[in-house]
Amino acid sequence: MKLYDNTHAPNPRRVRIFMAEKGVACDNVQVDIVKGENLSDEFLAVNPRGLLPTLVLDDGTVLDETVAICRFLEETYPNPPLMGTDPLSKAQIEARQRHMEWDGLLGAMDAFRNAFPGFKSRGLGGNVGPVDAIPELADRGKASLLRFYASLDDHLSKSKYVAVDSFTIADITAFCVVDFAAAAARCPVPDECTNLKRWHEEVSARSSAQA
Ligand SMILES: N[C@@H](CCC(=O)N[C@@H](CS)C(=O)NCC(=O)O)C(=O)O
Repeated sequence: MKLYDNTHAPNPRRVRIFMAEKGVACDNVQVDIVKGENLSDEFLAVNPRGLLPTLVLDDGTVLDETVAICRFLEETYPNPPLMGTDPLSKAQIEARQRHMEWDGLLGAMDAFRNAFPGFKSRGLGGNVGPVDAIPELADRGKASLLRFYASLDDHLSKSKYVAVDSFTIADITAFCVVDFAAAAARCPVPDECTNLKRWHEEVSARSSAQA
C-alpha cells in the first residue's frame, strides 16, 4: 500500500495515527499542499479530487476519503478495534466521530484557510479551481473552535475518551483537530479546559501520536 500524505495536514495525520495504532506500515509519498503539488497533473492522475489522504492498494485501487480508508483498515486489520465491535458501539463511535469533524475540524479548516496568505485564492481545498478566501470565516472558525473545546471539555469531565470507554477513531479525529487548530489556526485549547488538557496529555503519550 502507498499513502499520499502531508505531515502538516490533519486528515492525513488521522490515517497515520490509525495505522500506527494497528501496527500497519505502508509506503509514504509526501505531497506539499502549500506548493500546490496536490494540484499537479502527476497527483491528479492518482486522485482527480486533489485531496489527501489518498491510499493506493497493491492492486492499484484508490481510496480517497479519511474515514473510508480507516474503514478499509479496520476491516482488514481488526485488532485493536478502533471503530466499535457491536451495533451500538459502532453507531456511538460513528456519531462522535462526526461530531469531531463537524464541530471541530470544519472550524479549524475555516480558521486556517481563510487567514493563511498562501491560500488567498484557494479558499476551498482540492481540485476546484480558484476560490476566494473569506477573512470573516477565519473568525467564525475560531468561534466554532472555542465552542467545540468547551463542549469536549464538558464531555471529558465525565468520560475518559471521546466516544466510548476505549480509545477510538473519534479520539484520533479530536486529537488531530486540537493539534492542527493550535499550530495552524493559532487557536490553542484554553487553560480552563482542564479535562480536555488531561485527555490531550494522555493521547499525546501514546506512541501513535508521533505518526
Ligand atoms: N473529506 C476529506 C477531506 C480531505 C482534505 O480536505 N484534505 C486536505 C488536507 S487535511 C487537503 O488535501 N487539502 C488540499 C488543499 O488544500 O488544496 C477527507 O477526510 O479525506
